Amino acid sequence: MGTALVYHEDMTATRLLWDDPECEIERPERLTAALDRLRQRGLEQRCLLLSAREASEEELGLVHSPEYVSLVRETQVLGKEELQALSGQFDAICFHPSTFHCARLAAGAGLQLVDAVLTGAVQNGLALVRPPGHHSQRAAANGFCVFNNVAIAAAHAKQKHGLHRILVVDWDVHHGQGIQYLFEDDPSILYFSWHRYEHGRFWPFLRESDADAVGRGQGLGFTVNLPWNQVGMGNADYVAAFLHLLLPLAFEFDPELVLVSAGFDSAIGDPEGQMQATPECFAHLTQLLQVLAGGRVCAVLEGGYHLESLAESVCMTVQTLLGDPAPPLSGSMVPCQSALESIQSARAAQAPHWKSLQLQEERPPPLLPGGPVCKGAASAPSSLLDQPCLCPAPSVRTAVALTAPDITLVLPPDVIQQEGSALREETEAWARPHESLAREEALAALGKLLYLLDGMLDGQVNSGIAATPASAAAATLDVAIRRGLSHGAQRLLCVALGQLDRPPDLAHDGRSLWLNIRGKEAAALSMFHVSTPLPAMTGGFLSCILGLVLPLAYSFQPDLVLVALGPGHGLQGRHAALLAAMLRGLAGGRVLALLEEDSTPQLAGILARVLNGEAPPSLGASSVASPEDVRALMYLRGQLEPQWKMLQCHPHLVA
Ligand code: X5A
Ligand code: ZN
Repeated sequence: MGTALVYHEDMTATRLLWDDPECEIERPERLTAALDRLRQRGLEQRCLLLSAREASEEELGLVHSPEYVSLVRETQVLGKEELQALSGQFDAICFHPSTFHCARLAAGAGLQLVDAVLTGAVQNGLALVRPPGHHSQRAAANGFCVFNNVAIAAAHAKQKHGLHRILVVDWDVHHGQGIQYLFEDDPSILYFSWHRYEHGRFWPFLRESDADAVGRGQGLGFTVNLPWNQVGMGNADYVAAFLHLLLPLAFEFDPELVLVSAGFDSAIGDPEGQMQATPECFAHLTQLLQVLAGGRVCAVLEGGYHLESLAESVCMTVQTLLGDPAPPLSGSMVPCQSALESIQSARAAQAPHWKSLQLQEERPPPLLPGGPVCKGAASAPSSLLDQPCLCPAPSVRTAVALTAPDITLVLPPDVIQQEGSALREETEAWARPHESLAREEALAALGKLLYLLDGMLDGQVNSGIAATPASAAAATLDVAIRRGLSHGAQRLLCVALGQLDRPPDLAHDGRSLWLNIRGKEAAALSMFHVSTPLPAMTGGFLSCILGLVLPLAYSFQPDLVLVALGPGHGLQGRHAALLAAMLRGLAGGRVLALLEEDSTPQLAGILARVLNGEAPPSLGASSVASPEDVRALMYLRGQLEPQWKMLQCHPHLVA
């Protein structure tokens, strides 16, 4: 459905007119660097370009006082000395004669983006703006921010489009206290912010940036603060925060729209943030948000002061909004102790307000000697950021290799219906050990699957779906695993739903991780062989994905994912779609889904579209997990946490 890119070059006009070491990092080049890189990568060309308009004074009045709007309007005619004097009345603000025009364009860009998404003109988008917005308040400019672009967009989405639930995700490294103040008693806006805090010793030095600020009145529980108390937070810390804190609440909230205060000063190399997350991490954060609100995601630029890191992170965000799979994350996926402490304290502060956190909070953390500590802050060598993404985009994003090409299958034009099959002799050789693959239909299906799998291993195809007769599902999966491992996959994740047992002669060499979701009891037979019951309710299914499947998968870092819906999987289409959409974050999106031949065309269609980058349908208001589901999950997490560190959401207690 498309991605909008909203911009206007006039927003490069505002600049620093006098010496001010605090303000000098917020430069016009921030926008041009990001835009140039988008062009260079061919990403701008794939977007619907919208020229930003100015927000009207009435629209600014959605969150700002008329007196404040007048004050900013009047800066247009002030001279340098007067501008400097007025700027001094605010914290980290430097006005320019063009500030009013630029700030109205920045707010207008957010409005245009929301209108484009909510009218269905596009699925999602990014507004590249200056000045940023999230620090600005009802009657105050603050922290380079003049009008609160994202807050205005949220108020507009409520007022003009009648929305009732909007999620605002502020991944900028500073606390967007302006957004918090504007909506702290409003339960229709769930505001999440992580930020460098250092126990209150980092700007803006506010007590109310801590995890125990959770909103007030009707809005209790709708402000979620995750303070980082050390610098150096990296990919594992950010992904853990999403899996264990933001996403459980976000699914329970069930937003109709996601707004992102997209600051990239939380990326590696940034002088303000001093964090370590690589640009690819923003592809993952974006992809994780795209499973909400039917994929209606509007990102609006906030901070980001290391031009190279900013440009690269913006590209990662746009690329993901366009539906490209996220590049694999680099580095060991182990959250640091300080991050776990922060995540745990935010979960504890939110638990009274969110059902999805309640049952899970009862367990005491396991007692183990000290865990890894945060790597100190390091600056990003620009050579590290320079290298283009190492995974060349496959020519086909998604291929469908069903046995009988189905004319009732509704597929987007870029999804290929694969005709080819592997050579007969080769297929027979792979099938030979399996009785269930002797039948002609099973052999034909296997031939198609092998052809698809080879295309994926060769890098021609990114993802795909294949089918098999139910009686041959286990054997076909066995062949797919062995073929994958012998033809280039280093680590293979297999998520098997329903009656599918781990192939008995599959080597226990750590190259495959087998996760069976099937309705028997919970068991971790080894760290590479996990079985869990099929959760009964949507809430249980979500906790299973967020609390078990994805943490295991992100820890394992597979380069190929097989997901098999076997006999008796009992999965609803929307649940299967969500699982596929989220597994797409692994292995650069190299995901092969194996279905039973008599699956409905609807199931095959929705899986193909999701693997191709379409948003899964939203699950709606979710039921809670049953106590049995929670117990099974807690048991498995306790067993597996020492090995798979992304499962942790409690810090270790050091005796
Ligand atoms: C939008 C943003 C940061 C202000 C820092 C002031 N503002 N020291 O990143
Ligand atoms: Zn910032």
